[in-house]
Order: sequence, then structure tokens, then C-alpha cells
Amino acid sequence: MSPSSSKTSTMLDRILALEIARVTERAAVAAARLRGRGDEKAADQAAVDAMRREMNNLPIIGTVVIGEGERDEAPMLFIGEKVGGGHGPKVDIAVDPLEGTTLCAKNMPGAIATMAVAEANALLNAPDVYMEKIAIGPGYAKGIVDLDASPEDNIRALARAKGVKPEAITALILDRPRHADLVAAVRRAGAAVRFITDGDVAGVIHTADPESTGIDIYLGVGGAPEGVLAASALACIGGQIQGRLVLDTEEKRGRAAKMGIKDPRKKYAMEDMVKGDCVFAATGVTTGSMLKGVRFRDGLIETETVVMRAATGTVRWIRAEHRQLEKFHL
Ligand code: VTB
Repeated sequence: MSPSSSKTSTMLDRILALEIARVTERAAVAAARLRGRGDEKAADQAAVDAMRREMNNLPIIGTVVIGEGERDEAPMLFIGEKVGGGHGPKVDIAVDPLEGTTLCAKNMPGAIATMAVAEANALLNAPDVYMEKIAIGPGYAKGIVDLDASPEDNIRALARAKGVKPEAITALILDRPRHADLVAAVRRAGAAVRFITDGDVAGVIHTADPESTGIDIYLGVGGAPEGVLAASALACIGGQIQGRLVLDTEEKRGRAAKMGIKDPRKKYAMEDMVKGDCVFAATGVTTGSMLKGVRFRDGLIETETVVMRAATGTVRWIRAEHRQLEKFHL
């Protein structure tokens, strides 16, 4: 490790684990105020404003590489935006201030506020397009499942490696018409499918602990930004993920090329999406299977956050009671 990156790592360790939780907490509380109001945009905007405000207190010189959109379409937390307090180490930032805007607007389980911080130039700069994804948890030989293998082969290989029948495997898939063939193939192989309506960052994270989540594999096409965030989490807790951008138009290939993507069909391994150390955090907005949502009580606000770090594999669950409510700018 070069001296500068080891300095960054020390900083990621010492300061960011807690500081980053404050950022996702603020975003989650802001969005939670708008749970169930049917207004996705307002909830997202509230999370973006709160996240950006708090991020600018961090002792970092950050560049948003995964954000709210490309520069011309997102006024805040756009890709390329400089964030942070303007002093400290240079880092890459990936944010999804409200992952699951629909879940929040409809007050359904599983909306989270999430972000990842990595060393400068360590995160994949992905445009806001779709990504094919496959992910499994830790403990398997590298490459036992692969984006280029058929779903049936992947299910069979995973079952063999786990020492169970395919019938004992459950795949998590976003409930979308585009996944009809995938779902049929997974079921043909004998495995069960669990659907989610949104929220595939948490979906991928579920694969890391099959015993408690019941999920062995994540399959399907979701957002590329969510793919990089999920890869950051798996880089901390172990597991495998592969992703491939869906660049099916000239326009998308052009946008990707502008971000430095030379091969539009490249299959990204986890290590291609996140290099070196990183810190990942998520705070629950609505209660889901990973995190409790924000609770507004008399005189205090409760939040639940998970913070993970790649270099050490430490996972911290932070249940906070906030009594100084002014900080939330409610
Ligand atoms: C997923 C999911 C997100 O977008 O990435 C999905 O994790 C993919 O896009 O929560 P489509 O909705 O177009 O299928 C979200 O649902 C966020 O919009």
C-alpha cells in the first residue's frame, strides 16, 4: 500500500465509521418525515438535501462518483460534484440518499438511506443505467456462479457447493416483467424465488447471511448505481458479485464512454467495482428485514444504522436515540 493510501485507510477507520453514520441518519430522518405521503420526489429531495448538508461537514475532499444523476439532470449530489469539508484525504463517494423512493412514498418495508466512501479513484464510475447482477454470500469458491452461465447452471452449481438440493436454494429477484424468463428458469432448476418490489442494495446484502435471511443468491437487472453500492457492502462482509452495464443504445454507450468505460460489455467483478478499502453505511427509513425504520417519539428520534468496513470486515450496528432535534432541520 502506498503511504498516501494507508493514510486514507487510517482515516477511513478512525473517523469515518462514525461520521458516515451521521450522514445516512440525517438523510433517513428527512425522508422518514415524508413516509406514506405518496410523493417520491419530495422524499428523495429531502434525503438529498439532508445528506449533502451533513456530508459537507465531513473531513474529506470527496468526489461523488455514484450519485443522483449526471451533471445536467441532477442539481445536487450529481456525478462529479465535490463534497466534504474541503480538507482531509481525497475519497470517492457513492450515494443513494433514498434507496427505494417508492417504498418510502408508499410506506412499505425496506427503504434505506445509504452511502459508501472509498479511496480516490477506487469506485467504478457508472452511469445511471441498468446493470445485470448476480451475487452470492461468502464461503464459496470464486467463480462458482457467473453472469454468463444460465440461471439453471448457476442454481445447480450453488446447490452443489452448499451441499443441498436446488429445492433448498432461494433466489431474490426484483419483481419486474423483464425478469419473467429468469424467474421461469430459476424455478425450472427447482429453486424458490422471493420477490422484492424495490431495494436491491439490501437485496444483494441479504445473500451474505443466508441462514438468517433465507436468501442464497441475488439475480436480475437493477440500477447500476445500486450495483456499485451493493458491491461496496459485499467488499466489507464477503461474498461475490458480478455486474454488467446494460448499454443497449448509442446514447447510453456515449454516456458510459464519457465516464471512461471503454468496453461496454465488460463483466465487472466486485474488485472492479470497489478497489481497496471502503466504508459502507445504511440507515433504515421504513422498517425492513435488514434495518428498523426511523421512529419519531416524544422528544426523541430513533434510528438504526449499519456501518461496515472492507479493510477489517467490521460490521457495526448503531441504534441511536437523538435528543437534539434541531440538527435534523425538521
Ligand atoms: C432497483 C432497485 C431500486 O430501481 O435498482 C430498481 O434497487 C431498478 O429500476 O430500489 P426499475 O425500477 O426501473 O426496475 C429501484 O427500484 C429504485 O428506483
